[in-house]
Amino acid sequence: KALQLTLAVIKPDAVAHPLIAEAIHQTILDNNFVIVRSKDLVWKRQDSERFYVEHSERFFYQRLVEFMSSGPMRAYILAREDAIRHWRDLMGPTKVFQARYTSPACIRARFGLTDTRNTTHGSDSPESAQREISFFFPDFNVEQWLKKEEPLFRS
Ligand code: YYY
Ligand code: MG
Repeated sequence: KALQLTLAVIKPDAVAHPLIAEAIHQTILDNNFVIVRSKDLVWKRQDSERFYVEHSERFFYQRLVEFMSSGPMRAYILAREDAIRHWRDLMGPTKVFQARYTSPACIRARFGLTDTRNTTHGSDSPESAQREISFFFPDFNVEQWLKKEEPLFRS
């Protein structure tokens, strides 16, 4: 079956604690994702504002933008069957107290601190995956990967 790409990010709250970042990384490996690319990076405030522009009218925008440019992150391009939905399921609900209540085994329930410091990001649709992969990895060519590399990973 065909593999799908998604963009996953370990946010600054989790990268600040190496054991937590490592546990999240291990969760990626345990769930049969191919790590296509990964890198550590720090956002300027402007990057943060641009990435989350869809939330610019929300009450949490300023604190979100501030937090996401507060320290190092780790970004991954992940491949798997149904990668987008699968990574979102592993992260769990956005709000960590809701996550703890409804799905205590998910990443955000295990390691999240607040609704903002919620450990991880994941694309929510094929369109956002495409946009977010280009945002984090401008030199990565999705079309070419799907044509040339994807067949090599199929089981
Ligand atoms: O896609 P996801 O990250 O699960 O949630 P979104 O609704 O897209 O919000 C993006 C981001 O905004 C969320 O991961 C944390 C932050 N946020 C917040 O700080 N406070 C909220 N009440 C809701 C979201
Ligand atoms: Mg979202």
